[in-house]
Amino acid sequence: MVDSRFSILSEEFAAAPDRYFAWLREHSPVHYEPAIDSYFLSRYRDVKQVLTDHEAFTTETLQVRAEPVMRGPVLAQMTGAEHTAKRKIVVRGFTGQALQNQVRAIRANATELVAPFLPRGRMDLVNDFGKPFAVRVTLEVLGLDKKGWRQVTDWLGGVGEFITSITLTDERRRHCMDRARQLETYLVPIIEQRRRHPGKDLISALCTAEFDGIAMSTRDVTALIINVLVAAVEPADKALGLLFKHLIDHPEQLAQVRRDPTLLPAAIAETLRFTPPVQLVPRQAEQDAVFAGTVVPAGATVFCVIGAANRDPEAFTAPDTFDIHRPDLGTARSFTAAAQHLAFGTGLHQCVGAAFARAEIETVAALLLPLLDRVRYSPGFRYRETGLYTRGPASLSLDFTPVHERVAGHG
Ligand code: 2IO
Repeated sequence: MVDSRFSILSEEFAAAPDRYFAWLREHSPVHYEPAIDSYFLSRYRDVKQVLTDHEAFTTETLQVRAEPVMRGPVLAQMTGAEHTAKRKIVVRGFTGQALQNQVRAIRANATELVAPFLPRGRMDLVNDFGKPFAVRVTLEVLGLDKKGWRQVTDWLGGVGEFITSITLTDERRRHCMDRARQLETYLVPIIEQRRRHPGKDLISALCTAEFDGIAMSTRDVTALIINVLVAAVEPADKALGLLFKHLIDHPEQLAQVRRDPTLLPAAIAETLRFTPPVQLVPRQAEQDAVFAGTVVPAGATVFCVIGAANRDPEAFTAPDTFDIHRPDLGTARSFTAAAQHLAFGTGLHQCVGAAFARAEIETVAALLLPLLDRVRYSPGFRYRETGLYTRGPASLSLDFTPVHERVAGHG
């Protein structure tokens, strides 16, 4: 039984949030945390309502939670005609022909990064592969120099920490702001140069695109590039690691995906439902609102607990079971506005990178699965997850048949 003084900020919750999801939904569906004066909603219908009703629950909280490190207003903060026009510009940069080209960059980077590990038969999927992969692909997609990926990783660490921390000391806050300013100083001259001499890359496209007479300023583009960098990097290694963890833990489903790679989108969608890499989505209540008989006062910060909503038995049958064949997920819809799971949020501000995320994880998994023959946890490996806001495996050390041995064996 969970104590009524239970806190989402406690070490117990951080160790295994999913153990508390049922209790939260049933006994504290509007969970107030006095230390941060915020409300946590965990029921599927309440979370869905908050994200859908963008006038009653605004994204104004991003002014303090994101804008300082984004160095400008992000898309998710905008509303009305400005939001519609700029969202179209961004969507165009991550779908259709642009996405086709991005898939080529995804495949090339994955092939290059996995190569040195194949003869060894061991790789940490999160730290050896996922993290450097996500940064390098994103830099390439943006037309930025991949050679600087370690530097960019360091700057992004500060930006990510600022956005995903529930509380920050003054010292950490200064550190994050410092990294964000350095990233801005690196980006602004590049953006100004592309504005003068546009190329075929995404930054040039963002600088020159226009909808209904609305275009992006350099400050908009800077914030958007930092937003794209952190949003494409922070959850990517987590989604990939979680997909492999669930498949390794469910060998019969892994065998099915190996036999029939067209099941991969279902496996990815179920991974996102079961363990969404982005666990919290913040909003601000515009007026008093009542959920499950509890008042959320006007002006309050509300956190949607995506992981708990995605495991609500009112939304999914046997929600605590990982099942790529579940009929109530609707794989085809899972990466669109009609998604049943809430891993990409929902409503007006639903993730603009959902199609990119799907293409990225699907391409990489389809490439890795045949290379990682007999994939399993390395001996002595202990699985551990970290993070409250974004959450995923701290590492995922995998053993597989070394590639030279396999070739010799077959020859
Ligand atoms: C600053 C948490 C990394 C996003 C926000 C507007 C970021 C926005 C998200 C995800 C992942 C981040 N929110 N992506 O939850 O762009």
